[in-house]
This record gives sequence, structure tokens and C-alpha cells, in this order.
Amino acid sequence: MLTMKDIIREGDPILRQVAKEVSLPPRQEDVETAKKMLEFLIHSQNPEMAQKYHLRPGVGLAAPQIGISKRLIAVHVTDDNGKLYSVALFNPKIVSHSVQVTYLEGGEGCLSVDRPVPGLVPRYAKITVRGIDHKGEKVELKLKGMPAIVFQHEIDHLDGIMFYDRINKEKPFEPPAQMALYR
Ligand code: SB7
Ligand code: NI
Repeated sequence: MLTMKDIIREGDPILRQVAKEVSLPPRQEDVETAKKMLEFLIHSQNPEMAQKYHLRPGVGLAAPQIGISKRLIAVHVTDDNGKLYSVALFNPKIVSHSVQVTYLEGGEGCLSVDRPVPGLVPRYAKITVRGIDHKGEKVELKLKGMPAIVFQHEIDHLDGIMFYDRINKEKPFEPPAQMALYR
């Protein structure tokens, strides 16, 4: 199983690389990686497991964060209505997005970043993501709220982008224009 020692930290150049597309249909090896990533997230949100293995709770993970520079993400997050998004996606792509942006009131964190970075991280309020699931099937997800924010954070990792790259350096808490606050 994956633990925190498998998580690549800030400073490692792999986090700044543009990850390679996964060849399709996904190979068994890549499917196994996807399953391990999702399992890590589920464990990290389970208080007993998190305590036992010293896991930081995470709602998402991108393959570069475990040292694999491939376009693969996993998300395990619940939206406002209690709907669970528990999915691993190969070659995820934002195919459309709202003009409106949003942000988390408390900013964002990252399993690869061992320090708080204060500031608002502007994200699209709504996105449509396409990708390939663990069965090799096409998936399209229409997302808003927390799931939309998490998918954008993970897809950024595939392009070598860290959440703090998107914080306004001069005015970290300046709400972006056309903003919707997500609480
Ligand atoms: C806050 C936290 C995350 C996404 C969006 C807002 C995920 C943190 C875990 N990760 O580092 C995943 O890349
Ligand atoms: Ni992250």
C-alpha cells in the first residue's frame, strides 16, 4: 500500500514536469497504480487507518505525486449533496468550463507541500472533464463545488502546476473577478 513515504515532495522536479499521456487501453500496470492511488485516498480518510499509518487526509492524488510522470489522477470526495465521486481517470481533460470562478475560503493544501501557503486559489466554478476509467471506458463528468476544485487541482499536477502558482502574489486574498465563493 502507498503511505506518506511514497509521496513526492515540493522541490522534486517531477512535480514540475508535464506528465505523459497513458497509452490506451490502460495496461494492467497502470490500472494497478490507479487502484493503489484510490486506495490511498480511502485509507487517508479513514480515521483508524490514517492514525495507524500516519496518513494526511487527501481528497485527490495525481500520479506525479508518487513519482510516476503519467496522466493519471484519483479523486475521492463528496459534494454538498453527499454524492461521492470516487474515481481514477486516465488522460483527464477539461473540455469546457464556466466563465465564473470560485475558490475555497481557506485556500488549498497539497500532500506534496509540507507547509501552509495562505491565499485564494481561483478555480473554474464548473467544469466538464473527460477521461478514461479503470475499465478503459470513456467517462464524462459535469462538476461543480468541491469536486470541480479537486479535479482542477489534480489536473494541474499533470501539467506541473502547483496550487500556489495560482495565488495572487501581491494580494493573496484578493477575491478574483466573477467569483463565486464556495463554502
Ligand atoms: C484542497 C485540497 C486538494 C485539492 C483541492 C483543494 C487535494 C490535496 C491533496 N493533493 O495534494 C492532491 O494533489
Ligand atoms: Ni496536490
